[in-house]
Amino acid sequence: MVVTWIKNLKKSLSKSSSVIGEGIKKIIKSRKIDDSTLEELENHLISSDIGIVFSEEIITEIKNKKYLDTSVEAVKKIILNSIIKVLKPLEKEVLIGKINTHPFIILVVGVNGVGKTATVGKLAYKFSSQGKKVGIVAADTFRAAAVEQLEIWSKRTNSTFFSSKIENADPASLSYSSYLKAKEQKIDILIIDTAGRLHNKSNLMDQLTKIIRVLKKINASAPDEVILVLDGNTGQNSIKQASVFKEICDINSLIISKLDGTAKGGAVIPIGKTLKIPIIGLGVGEQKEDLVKFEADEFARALLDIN
Ligand SMILES: Nc1nc2c(ncn2[C@@H]2O[C@H](COP(=O)(O)OP(=O)(O)OP(=O)(O)O)[C@@H](O)[C@H]2O)c(=O)[nH]1
Ligand SMILES: [Mg+2]
Repeated sequence: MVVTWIKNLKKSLSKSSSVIGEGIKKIIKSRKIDDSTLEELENHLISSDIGIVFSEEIITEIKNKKYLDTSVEAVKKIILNSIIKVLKPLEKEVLIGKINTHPFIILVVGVNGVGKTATVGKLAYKFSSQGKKVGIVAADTFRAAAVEQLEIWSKRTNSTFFSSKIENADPASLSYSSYLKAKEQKIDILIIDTAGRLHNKSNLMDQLTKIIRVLKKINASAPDEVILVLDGNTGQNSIKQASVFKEICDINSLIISKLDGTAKGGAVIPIGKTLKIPIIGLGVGEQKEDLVKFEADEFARALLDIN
């Protein structure tokens, strides 16, 4: 199982890793490391989306080693260790079993199109394959298509589906009634999918605030997890999105989606370094299995194409 997700991650990040890894190889190989080589390396790192500040730090680190070992492997190892140092403290697992709230409530938030609904589906699959009883709530009541999309995920993942029969129903009252029903039905984990776009930003934020407020009427510590989904391809913009959401809810985890099929895997580093919010998973495709656990070591190795 472990081997499978590592393979998955490597395959998904193969575009990024070949761009980053090959570039390093080309720059370093058969040249002595001097200032101009380092400048070229720094430019390459910056263009690999790992962030300007971090690229500078890596170059300083290489300089500090006084160019003792100038092989491609040695340079990659320095970069590897620098990435691990940034990302290791951000590893996180959702500890459902250890928390005594029934059901465990997960609220999934993010701007439109980042992959919230797919992430809800992938999480539902992950937990139901662990033998948990999972419920998912279609609190994106703004669009009928969003409700249908989540219903498909509920069938695919064998989870109980909670939705409103009324068009444009109030997402907060739906969340509230779903929470009570889930309690009655002894559901272990209830995952709430939310809207990414409303008429305007303040409507969206008011709606989230209201959902959280009504959940707290049932249990003051709810929701147990607020997961912000970010699209790995949106770079700096992700950081702006996070600060908007942080103003109104206690985001306690990130999932970074769509890391497959693009060369933007490096973007996880500036996101992690700037936001310092724990990362629980990476989205690497559109299927139910395509959520991999976030492990700093494996991620950094996959990114740099190191075995
Ligand atoms: N390749 C790839 N596609 C993804 C991933 N996650 C989501 N998608 C796709 O991205 C598109 C948008 O995903 P949704 O889950 O609908 O995004 P959303 O945030 O719920 O969007 P709204 O409800 O409109 O706010 C869909 O076509 C998904 O299948 C991923 O990790 N990799
Ligand atoms: Mg959605």
